[in-house]
Amino acid sequence: MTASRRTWLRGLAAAGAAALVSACDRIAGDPAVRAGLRGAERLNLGLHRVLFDRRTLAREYPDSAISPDFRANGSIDPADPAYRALAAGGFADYRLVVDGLVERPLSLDLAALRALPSRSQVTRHDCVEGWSAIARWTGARLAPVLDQAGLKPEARFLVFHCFDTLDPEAGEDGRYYESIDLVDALHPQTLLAYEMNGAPLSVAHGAPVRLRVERQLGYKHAKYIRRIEAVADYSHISGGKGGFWEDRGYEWYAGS
Ligand SMILES: Nc1nc2c(c(=O)[nH]1)N[C@H]1C(S)=C(S)[C@@H](COP(=O)(O)O)O[C@H]1N2
Ligand SMILES: [Mo]
Repeated sequence: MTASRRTWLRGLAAAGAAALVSACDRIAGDPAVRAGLRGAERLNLGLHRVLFDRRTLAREYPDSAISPDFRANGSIDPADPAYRALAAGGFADYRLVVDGLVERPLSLDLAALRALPSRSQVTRHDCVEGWSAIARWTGARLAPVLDQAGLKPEARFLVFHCFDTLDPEAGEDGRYYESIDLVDALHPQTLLAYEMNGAPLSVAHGAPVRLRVERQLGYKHAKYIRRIEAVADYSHISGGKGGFWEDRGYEWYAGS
C-alpha cells in the first residue's frame, strides 16, 4: 500500500467517525428507529454513503462538450508585485512550495511539476454565482506530490496560499486562500492544473498553477497557487474558516 493510500484511508476513517456521530444523531430522531425497526441497517447505509461517495469520480465529458466560452471569475489579473514579476518572466522563476507538516518540503519549478504523474480530464466547473462551464484540465496529480513530500501523521488539511489579493481593503486577510481535507487531496481527479484545453493556463484562469478539486464548487479551485501548506487545523490562518470565501460566509465543505 502506498503512503498516499494509507493517508487517504486515515482521512476516510476520520470522515467515517464524524459520519457515525451525525448518523447516530439522525437515527435517534428517526420514527422508524424509535419504533425499533432495522436501525443497524440504516446506520450502515449512512456510513457506507459517506465513506464511499467521496471517492467516486466526478463526471467526465467528451471533448465535444467543452464550453467555447469559459468565463474567468474572481481575480483575473492579479496586481500583486510578486505575481507581476513572475508573469513578466514567463513564470521561469516560479516555484511551488509544499511545506508545513511534511517530512520533505518541496520547491518545484514548472518543469519539475510537468515531470510528475499527470492526468487530463474534461469536467464541469460550477460557480455558486450560478454559472457552469466545461473544460479539459491537465496537471500533476496531487497525491504523488504529497507522497514525495511525505505528509506527517498530524496533517489533516492542505491550505493553498495564492498570489492574488481579492479584497485589497482587508490587507493580508484579503489574499485568496483555500483548504481541503485529505479525502479530496488524494482523490484521483484532484490536480495541480497547468493546462486548460491543451494550452498553458492563462493568467485569467490561474496561471501558472491552479487547483482542480472536481467534487467541489468553484471557489474551492484555488488559482495562482504559491504555496501548499499541510496543517492539523486552519483556524489560525487569516479569518480562520479555511478560505477567502469561507471567511465571508460560504460553506467550507462545498462538495457534491
Ligand atoms: N486565487 C483565486 N482563486 C480563485 C478565485 C479567486 O478570485 N482567486 N475565484 C474562485 C471562484 S469563485 C471561481 S468560480 C473560480 C473561477 O475560475 P475561472 O476564473 O477559471 O473561471 O476560481 C476560484 N478560485
Ligand atoms: Mo465561483
